[in-house]
Amino acid sequence: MFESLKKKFSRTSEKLEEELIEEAEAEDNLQEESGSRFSFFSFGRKTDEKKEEEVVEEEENLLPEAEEIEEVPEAEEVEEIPEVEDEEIEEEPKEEKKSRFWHRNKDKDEPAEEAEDEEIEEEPKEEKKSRFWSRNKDKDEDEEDVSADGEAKGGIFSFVREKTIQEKHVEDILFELEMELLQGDVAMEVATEVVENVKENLVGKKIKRSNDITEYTYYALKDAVEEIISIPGKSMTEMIEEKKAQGEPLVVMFVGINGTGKTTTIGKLANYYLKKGYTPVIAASDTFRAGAIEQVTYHADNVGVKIIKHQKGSDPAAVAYDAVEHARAQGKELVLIDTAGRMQTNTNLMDEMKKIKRVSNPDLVIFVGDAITGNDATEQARKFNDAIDIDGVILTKADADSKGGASLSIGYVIQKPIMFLGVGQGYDDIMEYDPEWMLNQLFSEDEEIVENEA
Ligand SMILES: Nc1nc2c(ncn2[C@@H]2O[C@H](COP(=O)(O)OP(=O)(O)OP(=O)(O)O)[C@@H](O)[C@H]2O)c(=O)[nH]1
Ligand SMILES: [Mg+2]
Repeated sequence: MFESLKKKFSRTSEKLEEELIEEAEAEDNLQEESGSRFSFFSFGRKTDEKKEEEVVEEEENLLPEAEEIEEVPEAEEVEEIPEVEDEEIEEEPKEEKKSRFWHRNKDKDEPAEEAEDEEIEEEPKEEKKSRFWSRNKDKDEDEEDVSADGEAKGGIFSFVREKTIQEKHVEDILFELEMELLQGDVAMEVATEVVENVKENLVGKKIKRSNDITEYTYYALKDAVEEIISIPGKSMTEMIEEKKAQGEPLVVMFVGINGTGKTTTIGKLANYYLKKGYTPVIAASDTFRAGAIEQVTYHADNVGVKIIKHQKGSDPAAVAYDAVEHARAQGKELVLIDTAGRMQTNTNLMDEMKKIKRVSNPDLVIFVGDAITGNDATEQARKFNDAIDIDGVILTKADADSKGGASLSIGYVIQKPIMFLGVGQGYDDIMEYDPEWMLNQLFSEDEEIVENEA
């Protein structure tokens, strides 16, 4: 579900990271040229593995250097040895071996003893590391705090200087994202809003540590999407309870174009609420299409709920009215009104739909859209909302929708919440929509959890 959308966000996140890392590294190289001993940035890469690699690399550089001194033990080179090492050696008994090593090399004429060489080779890794750090610490006083800070944070290293994210670092990548979202059937205003939010979030942020980059890009995207998909609204269950407290049924009317899954969804919801202990009743208000009354009767029978129906071609508003009266008389909690599919361009049928609404006075008008149709579903929702003022959306066939364009856009475009997702053809294949769940679908790294949750 929504695989392609998920990939777009993760690719963008990676690209942003790469770009920002490159920027930071470029600056870092300059520092190297101007005499800085090593790149803090290169130690701040995400994985500990990487840090280990680099530490070992630097360690290797240390040993040959020492050997060189042994071969050509000129006084000049010996003097290059940082004083701090000798000082530290005096303070720390561990460093004694090194101290002997340096002293030995200071003395040209003294022959090297094998035993001492072995000692040097066996020098414990940790000791080398500590020498490495103290060495670098000593080379650049400015870096001392940064290094100490890095160590305190468990190996996450701070930059020598803060780097500020600028628009030029992110705009090309975000433009690509915008194009990809549009191709992925995301509505124009949603694609623009996501990109603007990400930009606003990132530009001006100061990167102190390399890990900031990963965190910033991840949350910039996630927060932007969260803002888009979090449309406030009550759940249908809450509304049933509220109406029940008033001794009234919750009346829900389902609308949409042909074949989006209205009738199937009504069967699923009847089943869902029956299992929750409520008693739904269905109104067969699609009196227009051949076979529609039989189809909805079939679902009502399968699930085990009452259906109110008239003759084919009769007034659909009258059927809905009767169903509401039935529910009131019988103390049933939920009325589900099936209506005929209609194109938003068919004025007569749109007028008929308005009449059903007027007569049955539903608490909720729900637009049922087919997620696979992407932007078309969003545009239909817009038109139906203009015509009849819908209260919520159910997106069907999400199980077969890899793009996710409608799921991301539809609620934002009409500012009405998605209430359920249809996720298959069985009666149990429906789930209450939860923005948190959607965010996890799009931003969780764990493929398995995502699949299971679906
Ligand atoms: N995969 C999948 N198929 C679905 C889902 N919901 C509905 N369908 C299928 O979509 C087809 C159309 O469903 P209907 O319920 O007849 O659609 P409708 O909106 O009532 O159609 P009209 O009454 O003709 O406007 C059926 O084959 C359903 O099984 C879903 O969530 N997932
Ligand atoms: Mg139908």
